[in-house]
Amino acid sequence: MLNARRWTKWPGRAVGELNTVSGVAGLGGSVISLAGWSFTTGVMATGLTYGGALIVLLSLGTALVRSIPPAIKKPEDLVGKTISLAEIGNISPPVMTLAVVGPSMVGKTTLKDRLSFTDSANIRTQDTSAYIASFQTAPPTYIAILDGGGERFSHQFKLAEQCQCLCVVIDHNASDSDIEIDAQRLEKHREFSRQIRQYLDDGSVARKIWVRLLINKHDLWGTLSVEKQKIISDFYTEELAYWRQGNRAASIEALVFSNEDASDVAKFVEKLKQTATN
Ligand SMILES: Nc1nc2c(ncn2[C@@H]2O[C@H](COP(=O)(O)OP(=O)(O)OP(=O)(O)O)[C@@H](O)[C@H]2O)c(=O)[nH]1
Ligand SMILES: [Mg+2]
Repeated sequence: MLNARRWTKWPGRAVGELNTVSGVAGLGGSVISLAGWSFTTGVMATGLTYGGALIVLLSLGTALVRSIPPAIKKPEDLVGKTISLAEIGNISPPVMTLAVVGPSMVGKTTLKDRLSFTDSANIRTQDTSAYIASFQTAPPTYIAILDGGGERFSHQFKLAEQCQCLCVVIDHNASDSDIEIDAQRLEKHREFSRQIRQYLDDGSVARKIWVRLLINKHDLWGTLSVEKQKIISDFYTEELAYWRQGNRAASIEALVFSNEDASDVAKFVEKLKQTATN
């Protein structure tokens, strides 16, 4: 309880807490007190009055305790752990945040696994979370990798909003083995990216350090004929142009990528290290 906490946030948190749950309990207590004053007499009235006052005091106390700011955590104590998005704000010194967004099956969790040397079960991600990893730089640097299920765009928006570096993952096909270009899949990416951009612009979200469009599954679509590969490169060149309109990040690039290619992953890790040390 006496760990390092952001105590300056306590009053604001307490007001919020009082306005909600315990505020309602406090109101209940006041009603009982009032009933004690107004409708009854003698011992019962005294009991109701004190009882009501006690409920108000208890709920005030509960609100004050509940609103104590959470303990501040050191990044080194969280390495290898998965935390909620809300907990990122309790890390001091703050860590760099990378969100990996995109529709379902595009390879977001696989990328998170590659960057963190972990191995998630190959299942659809349901909720949002942040994985804390460290880089062996001098001094060590830390990163929170934000991942969420691609089926819920609302989760993806939240991740895109909260991060400093944004990675938009794109593929040619939802499959992990089909090399052919699925036109409907490209259309899905077009719509997804359009909505993310709109969300970032409408919410006046802070400018990102960088945005990277990762054109994933190159191990598959890279085996297509030159003409077919041009469909992909035309697609991401157009998307890149849309992303570069406005003032969304200091740098916006597209990167041909495969989670199955160790050198692609190593280059991406280098980019992250560079950002974390600057
Ligand atoms: N061939 C190939 N398969 C990949 C690549 N990246 C991911 N996959 C496969 O694509 C499938 C889906 O990957 P996930 O990482 O679970 O996809 P996701 O984007 O996290 O999906 P949701 O959690 O549903 O949003 C898995 O079978 C991965 O092995 C890649 O670069 N190449
Ligand atoms: Mg996933």
